[in-house]
Amino acid sequence: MSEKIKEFERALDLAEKTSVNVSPRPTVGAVLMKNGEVIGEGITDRPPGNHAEINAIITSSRDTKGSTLFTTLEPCFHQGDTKPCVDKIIDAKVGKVVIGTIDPNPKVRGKSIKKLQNSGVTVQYPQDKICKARSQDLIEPFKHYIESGMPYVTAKIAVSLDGKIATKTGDSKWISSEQSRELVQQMRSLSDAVMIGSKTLQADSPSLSAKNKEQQPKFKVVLCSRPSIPKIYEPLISKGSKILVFCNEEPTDKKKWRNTEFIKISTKNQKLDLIKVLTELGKRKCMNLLVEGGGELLGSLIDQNLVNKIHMFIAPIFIGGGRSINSVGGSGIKLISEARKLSNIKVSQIDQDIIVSGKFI
Ligand code: AOF
Ligand code: ZN
Repeated sequence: MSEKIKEFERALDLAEKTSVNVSPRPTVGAVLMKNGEVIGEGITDRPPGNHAEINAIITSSRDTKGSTLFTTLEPCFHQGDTKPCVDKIIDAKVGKVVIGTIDPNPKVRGKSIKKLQNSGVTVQYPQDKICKARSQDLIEPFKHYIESGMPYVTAKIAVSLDGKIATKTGDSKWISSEQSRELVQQMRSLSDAVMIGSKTLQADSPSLSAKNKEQQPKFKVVLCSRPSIPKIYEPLISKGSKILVFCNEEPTDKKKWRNTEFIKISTKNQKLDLIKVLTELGKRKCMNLLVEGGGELLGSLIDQNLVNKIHMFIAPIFIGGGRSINSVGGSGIKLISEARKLSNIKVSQIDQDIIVSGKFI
């Protein structure tokens, strides 16, 4: 393995291993090297903190003149919460910058690369295809969010081996193992919002909270055409999260719902218009949305091609029964040739459960 790949992988590892949600920023990893030695490294802070490259420069143990910066994303060009990284890199007299991928933000998109080159800084890209792919993976939710104005949607489902999420009486506690459920709590910590349908809220009374009290999802989102019973929403009340209810008719007694905002949305085919729901979430700076069911909501999202990634937790149990609840509802398809396909499939095991993860093509 060449030195350059090793240093670039170090920048990727830094960004991939973080357990901090820096949304709506993308997580970036940066490593600064001089004379074969790592002299500084950094990752993106939560807004309004520093960007990764700045953290690498300010932690540098040596004069940065003539050093090489490995960064998973093109440095920023614009003045946002922080000064443009591109200027700080030029001021620090860095000699070479190796960039994993271009920033899709229209305010940047290649502009910093040109500015670096015009200032005499050498710009290179990692030769290794895997390094490039990992850099692109890191910004996938950010790219989707910046290009569509909607959050990147990750769905999580806990199913029995026969594809059910509850029995015919609605009982679902618990299908997946305790360890799987802990993993889901970590996913919530890395999400800006967690969303469910009103039937799931009624049947399961979930809290949708994360275990880490410091890192709760900003929003707990429920889709309900006509919300009418405040008590059902009480399990969702917690510090650090606001409840958003997307509805077609707002309740008249809104004050009875604590810490809740109602957002009126029009319907499409008698269901809340999901593109409008996602656009409203995008406006509230939600970049990562975790959908936790139920089957109808998930089915509608899949029918409309609105799910980006899925994690199926498959438990080694059979529920059976024609009237037990299917993991995915909606309209579905007529022909197998129309089936929605996944790529980047990963299969892992946690306790007794098998997790199948993939991205919708
Ligand atoms: C970098 N390094 O670590 C990240 C970058 O609102 P601001 O000022 O935080 O700017 C956010 C934008 O900066 C974001 O939309 C993306 O284009 C870029 N992210 N850039 O140089 C970083 N996270
Ligand atoms: Zn920056």
